[in-house]
Amino acid sequence: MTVVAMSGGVGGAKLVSGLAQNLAADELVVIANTADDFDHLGLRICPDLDSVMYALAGINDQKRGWGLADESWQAMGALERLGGENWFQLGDQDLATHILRSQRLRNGTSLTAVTESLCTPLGIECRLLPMTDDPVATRVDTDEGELAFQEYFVKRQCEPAVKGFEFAGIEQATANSAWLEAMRCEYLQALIICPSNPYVSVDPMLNLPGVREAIAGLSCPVVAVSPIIAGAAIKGPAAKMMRELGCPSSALAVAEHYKGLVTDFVIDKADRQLVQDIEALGMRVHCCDSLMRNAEDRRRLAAEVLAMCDVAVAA
Ligand code: FO1
Repeated sequence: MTVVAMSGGVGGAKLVSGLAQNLAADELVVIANTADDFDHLGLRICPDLDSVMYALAGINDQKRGWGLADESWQAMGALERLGGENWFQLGDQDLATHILRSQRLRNGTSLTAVTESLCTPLGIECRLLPMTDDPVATRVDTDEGELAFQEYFVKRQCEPAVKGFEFAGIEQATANSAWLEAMRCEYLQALIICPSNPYVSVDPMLNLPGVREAIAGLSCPVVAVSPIIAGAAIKGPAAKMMRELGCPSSALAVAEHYKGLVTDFVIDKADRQLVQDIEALGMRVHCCDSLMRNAEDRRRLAAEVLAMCDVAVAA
């Protein structure tokens, strides 16, 4: 039996850690968005892969949402003293991840193999795969011109109004072969789209050549969990982006975004008045407490999502 989960960073990583609590390691394959990745200070940074990796290892900073718990920032302080760029904060322990990843990539190792080599010592037993080993970079079209994703997201704190997105390199990129293989597996029981930003975290994964077709061919449930609750994003700029793109920031608009792709859609009970409208899009709707405040919430929501797909979970 296999469950495939597609995730961005913070919100997605929470559900992924709940799924890992409910499934045996060989039952879970996690795909992370890599279109946020960039080169900074000579290092390759993969924010979503790392958010998921640290969450699976139980060493993520839960309050900040990214990076490691119990982090120190000595290297950043020293960098600043020397006049280096400090708008993108890299913690002392986190730096070890980027240094090793960059070294291994430079030696010709694929991002898939590098990720595995970082996960194993952290005790992560399920498979965590980058969506592709090829470079894909989100470019944000804003009212102030085009910005690289981290420049928009971190340096400019999502302040410029968004007009659209481009995923540079996506047409030439090849979706991770182990992901496509997992989707062809006769024992695939569910494909879960985690509560991640539909535009900048999930769309890059969906837009890789062959992915939408592979999902359309699945006979198992394809479930998306709304990252929008009562019109607001749990974390991050999804709601602001939706408004700037001219669609209401609601779970209904997220469901419309996934129309024709998903069979099941999970919304919070605060949005239960949207059930009929979402069902009219041709999907089953599940209403539950979808806010993940702590480990128990993450385990419970993941168990509910798996139960919707008739996946038996570990007791
Ligand atoms: N997000 C911030 O808002 N500020 C930062 O300085 C920052 C540093 C950072 C370092 C490593 C890493 O893996 C993630 C980091 N993030 C930071 C988060 C990240 O850039 C975004 O949350 C994602 O790209 C959006 O999914």
